[in-house]
Amino acid sequence: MKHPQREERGLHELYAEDSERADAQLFGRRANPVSRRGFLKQAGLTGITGILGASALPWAGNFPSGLIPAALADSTEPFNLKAYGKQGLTVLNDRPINAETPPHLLDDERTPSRYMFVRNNGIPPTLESINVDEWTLEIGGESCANPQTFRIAELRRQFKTYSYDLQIECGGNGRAAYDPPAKGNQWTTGAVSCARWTGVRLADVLQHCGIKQDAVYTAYYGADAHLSGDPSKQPISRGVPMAKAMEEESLIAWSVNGEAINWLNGYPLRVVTAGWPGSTSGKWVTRIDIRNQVHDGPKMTGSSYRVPRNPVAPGAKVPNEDMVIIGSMPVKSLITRPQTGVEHALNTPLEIRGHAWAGDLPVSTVHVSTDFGATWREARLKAPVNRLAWQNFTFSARFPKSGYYEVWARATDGNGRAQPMVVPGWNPKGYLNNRCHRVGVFVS
Ligand SMILES: Nc1nc2c(c(=O)[nH]1)N[C@H]1C(S)=C(S)[C@@H](COP(=O)(O)O)O[C@H]1N2
Ligand SMILES: [Mo]
Repeated sequence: MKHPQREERGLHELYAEDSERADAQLFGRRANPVSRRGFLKQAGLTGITGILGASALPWAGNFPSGLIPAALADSTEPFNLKAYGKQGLTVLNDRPINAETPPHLLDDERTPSRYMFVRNNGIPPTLESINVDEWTLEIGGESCANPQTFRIAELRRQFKTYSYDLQIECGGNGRAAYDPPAKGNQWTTGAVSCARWTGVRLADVLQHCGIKQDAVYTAYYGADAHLSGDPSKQPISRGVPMAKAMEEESLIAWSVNGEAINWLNGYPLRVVTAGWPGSTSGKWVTRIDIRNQVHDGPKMTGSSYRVPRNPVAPGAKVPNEDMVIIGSMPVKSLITRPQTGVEHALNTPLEIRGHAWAGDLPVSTVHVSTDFGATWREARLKAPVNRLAWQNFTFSARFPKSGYYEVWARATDGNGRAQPMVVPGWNPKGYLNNRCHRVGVFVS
């Protein structure tokens, strides 16, 4: 049975609310696009227990259609992500679950699991079905000399453990700003995280299993199910070129920030290949292949995670052969303090805080403007904890008189390339929007 394309239909309906969109454009934030009313319309009765995180709805037969359950009426989250250890995220889609993090909840140097965004392409394996002790990772593929299977405990025993702070950003982060709009989750700024991941090096494990001369690419396979329910299909299976896989920071991880990985972020085992589209970091990973060709799994081909080789006009149809796979992500920054719309007292400096990252590259500088880009001053920028970690910046802003201001931040990468102030080159799937982030400040 085929499911309707909920993702696409849902978003077009929900985006009808123009006032919300204007608000989003002004302040870079958005009212929750999945209104409780709209969500319940779609979810139906059977979905309600799921949303509530309740085991059953005993009087389901009496439940008036369209009524918002009181337990949800006061909640800002239409989907009970709290039940899964998440807090304060903006839900973009309920099937599959997709949720982003508001900027102010990304203020921590290391993103706590509860604030880590969720980008699912399919249905995760149920928590009950996951047994950490029994979980196996198979290494194989055409270019693997000695295919082998490991339990997590065996990975820990046989290989050296490493921990790195690693930033993961979805290739579609910022998609909501493209015009004409691109289909898919309408991420604004919150599909990014940076946390301390612990695991073994992908390189060590692959080398142990023998990398043949003709190796080109890796391929991950996860335990999540295709939305259609068809067990012969995977929702996503991607990988990276061998050179990226062999980097010191490319991990097969079982822990984040010293804890087990949140179920929605890939518990009990995931790949982390930071600096590249988040889609290369496979969750619930059960198999990694060493391939003798560029991997051709779902979401590797066609227009998925690809952009036009050369710039195209907005709305253009681009033939697949003119699209190239996205590698290292572009330079970007996010202001995490203050929250947009903040009221600030005149004559006191306002501390601005945020993070900047640049795919495989370091960030060299961050500049801040409080006069709509007329003048820029350099922010204090910390060195990364390690390669592929985001870098914190701080800035002390002063305002000459009362009124409305905007704080704009602009990062420059190690190659001298800076973020654009406006949305960069349109592309069919709405990837790689690295325009500057800005927040509104009312000074009085
Ligand atoms: N097995 C599996 N791995 C996956 C995905 C998925 O749907 N299934 N989504 C990918 C995408 S598109 C992104 S952006 C990241 C998101 O990681 P997170 O949900 O832990 O933040 O996981 C990637 N790994
Ligand atoms: Mo993604």
